[in-house]
Amino acid sequence: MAKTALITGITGQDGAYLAEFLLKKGYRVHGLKRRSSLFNTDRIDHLYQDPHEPNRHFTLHYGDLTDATNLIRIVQETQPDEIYNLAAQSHVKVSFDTPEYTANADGLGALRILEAIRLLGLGQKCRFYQAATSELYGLVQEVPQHEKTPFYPRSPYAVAKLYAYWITINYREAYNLFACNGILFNHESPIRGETFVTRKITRAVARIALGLQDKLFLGNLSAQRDWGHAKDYVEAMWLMLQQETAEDYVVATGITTTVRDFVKMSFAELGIEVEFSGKGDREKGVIIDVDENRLAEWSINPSAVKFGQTVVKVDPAYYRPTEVDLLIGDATKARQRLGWQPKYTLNALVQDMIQSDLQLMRKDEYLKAGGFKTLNYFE
Ligand code: NDP
Ligand code: GDR
Repeated sequence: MAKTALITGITGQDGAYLAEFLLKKGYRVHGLKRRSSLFNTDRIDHLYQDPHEPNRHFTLHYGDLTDATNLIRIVQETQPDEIYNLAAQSHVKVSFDTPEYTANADGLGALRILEAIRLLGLGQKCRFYQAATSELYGLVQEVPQHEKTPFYPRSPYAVAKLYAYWITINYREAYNLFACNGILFNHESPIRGETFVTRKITRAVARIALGLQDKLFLGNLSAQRDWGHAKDYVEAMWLMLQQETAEDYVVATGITTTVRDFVKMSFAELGIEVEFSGKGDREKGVIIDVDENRLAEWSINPSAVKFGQTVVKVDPAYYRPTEVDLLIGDATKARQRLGWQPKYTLNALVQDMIQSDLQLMRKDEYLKAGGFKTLNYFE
């Protein structure tokens, strides 16, 4: 019998990769999507199946984590063997602007699903995965961070996720639910949301190389993150729900990199060397070398990139009221118990993202050549 999974946040980065992964494993996949005034299913359109097909494996349902009755109905209708709660207002900086909504969706949202499982009497059948986060560690207490490192959340997002983390554990202990927290460190991909820093960088680097944009504005260049590839991380989510007992796991690469170095690596991928100078708000990144052979390999006309050109500047508007300076994860438990290993190195991740964004931005190149306006992505 094929298993049935319900994924909240299926239209997001992880939801899309997880849906693809589970469909390949033969699951019937149900996903929760929000009503939007524009289509919001770009990332999963390739998985779409006509609702008139008799033997569908992929079905979307309108819903929202802030609407308990709707969640109960969907869980009842779909009778899932596994629920992956990936939906969230997931942007840390935005959570300072929308703290109450973030608490509602990211904190209480998890409770609403756990309650649905309990009220519908699905506790013995349905396993639950909660998308916990390395943001819980916040202000550095210890490095590398592991399952027993104390938490010190530093944003409304992280505080909301802390509630979700503990309510997942509480329902596991109180009602014997199979409920796990995956404490995932940052993971990125070509379909990462455009306002997260890695994707903001790879899009801008591609646009600068194609002459569509002249510089990129960023916030804290010294923040350090443990960046992995989302494709590797969705496998870990699934593995957690296949174990004999429900436990919480850190998922990370164990390597940390500054935002500044991620910028350098992204430009270097195309053969452009960038050096940073100056301090604080005055720091900037300037092109100090261009490898024309490398540019040619990517079919890029070298005229758009010039020695001495300032391509990165700091805009304090992107600073956060409280920052998380350093994340580096110790995934020993996931390696030993789940047999999980990341397949992508950071270099391979950068290459994947740059390649994809370059291809995407070529569309804008054609539009510009045709006299059409293109959007400027400074967000
Ligand atoms: P995304 O921002 O790409 O996706 C979030 C998803 O949640 C989208 O499908 C979004 O819908 C949906 N969503 C947002 N609010 C609601 C709501 N109120 N009701 C229903 N759906 C909602 O996030 P990621 O895929 O990157 O992350 C997945 C999860 O993992 C999130 O919970 C995130 O906090 C967590 N996480 C992510 C990490 C990462 O590095 N990516 C690391 C650790 C944890 P729509 O498309 O309509 O906006
Ligand atoms: P993060 O990811 O906050 O770690 O949360 P993000 O990519 O937004 O920021 C990473 C670091 O880069 C610094 N930064 C900038 N960030 C953004 N977005 N834009 C900028 O211009 C910029 N300049 C510097 C930030 O200050 C920060 O230090 C992500 C999300 O996916 C969460 O949902 C998830 O829980 C955590 O990762 C783990």
